[in-house]
Amino acid sequence: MVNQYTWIGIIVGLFFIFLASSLLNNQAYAEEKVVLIPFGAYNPELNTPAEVWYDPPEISIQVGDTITWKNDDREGHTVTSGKGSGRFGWMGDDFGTPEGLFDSGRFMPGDSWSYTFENTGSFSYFCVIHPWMEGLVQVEAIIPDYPHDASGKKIEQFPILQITPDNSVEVNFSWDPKVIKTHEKVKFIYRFYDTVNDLPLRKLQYDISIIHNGKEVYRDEQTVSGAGGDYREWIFEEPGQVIIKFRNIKAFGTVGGMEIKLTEESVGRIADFSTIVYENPEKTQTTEKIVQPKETLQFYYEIAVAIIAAPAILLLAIILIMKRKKPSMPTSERSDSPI
Ligand SMILES: [Cu+2]
Repeated sequence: MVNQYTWIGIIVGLFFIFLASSLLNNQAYAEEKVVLIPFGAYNPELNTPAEVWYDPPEISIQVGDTITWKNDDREGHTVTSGKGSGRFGWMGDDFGTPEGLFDSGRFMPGDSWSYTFENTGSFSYFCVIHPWMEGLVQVEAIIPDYPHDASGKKIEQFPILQITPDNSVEVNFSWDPKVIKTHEKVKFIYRFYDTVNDLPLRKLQYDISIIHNGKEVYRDEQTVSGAGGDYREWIFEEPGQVIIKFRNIKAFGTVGGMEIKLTEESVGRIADFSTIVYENPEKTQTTEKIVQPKETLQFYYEIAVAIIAAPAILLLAIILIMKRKKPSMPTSERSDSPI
C-alpha cells in the first residue's frame, strides 16, 4: 500500500537526487569575471571609501576565463602584469616592476579592459600610475566533469566496453568518481562477460595492475572473482596518466547453460584501459584508506575437482584394477631396475 509517508519519502528522495545532480553538474566552461577599480583607488592615503585598490584584490579563475577590469574611480588606471611598489614603496624610488605579460595601458573612469588567461599560474599585476595598487590572478587548470582517457580524449561511452583481442571476453570498466583527482579515493569497477551469450562470467581469474605515469603502483596476480567482476580502490598522489591492465584472464563454469572453459594461457585475452588524474585544487593530502575486496575462492574449487579429483579417482581405479590382476607380484621385482 502506498500511504502518505511513502509519498513524503519519495518527494524527499527526489529532492535530494535533484540537489546532488545539480551540485555534480557544475559544468566547466569559460566565464567572465569582473574586478572593480573602486572610487578612491587613486588615493594612497586611503581617506576615501575604498578599502582595496582592485576589488577583489585576489581572484581565482580557470584557464580560458576572461577578467574585465572596470574603472569606477575618478582617475585613469592601468592593469599591468608585474610587481607593484607595495603600500609605501612608492614613497621611496620603487614604482613597481612590469613583467610584460599583459598591460592594459591607461583606461579612464567609466572604461573597462579585458584579458583572457590561457595559462595556469599565479599572476600579480599593478597600476603603473599608482604603484600601490596591486592585484593577483590565480589561474587554475580546468577539471572536466566527464571522464577522459590518458591521451586527454573525452570518453563518450561510460562504462567502457572492451572486447579482448581473442574475442572471448567483454570487459565492462568504469571508475567512481568519474573524474579522478589527486588525494581522492577512486574505485575502478569491472565486470567480465562472455561474448557469445553476453552474460557475466562468474568464475574468473586474472592479473590486474595499475600503472601511473609509466610506473606500476599496484599489482594483484591470479585474482579470483566469483561475482562476474570486482573493484579495486586507489588514491593517486600525483596528477598524470593511468593505465589499468588485465592479463591472464581465465574463465570457467557454466554461462547460459553452456559450459565454458577459457582456462588456457592466452596472450589474446587481455584488456587495457587508460584515464587521467587531475591535480586536486581542494586537497593536498588524504586520510582515506584503501580497502580492496576480499577474494572469493570459488574459481579453483571446481577446477580442482576437474584437475585433481578426477585423475586421482582414475589413478585409484587403475591401482585397484592392477592389484586385482596381479595380486601375487612380489614388490622386489618392481624396484630392481638396471638403469
Ligand atoms: Cu592607477
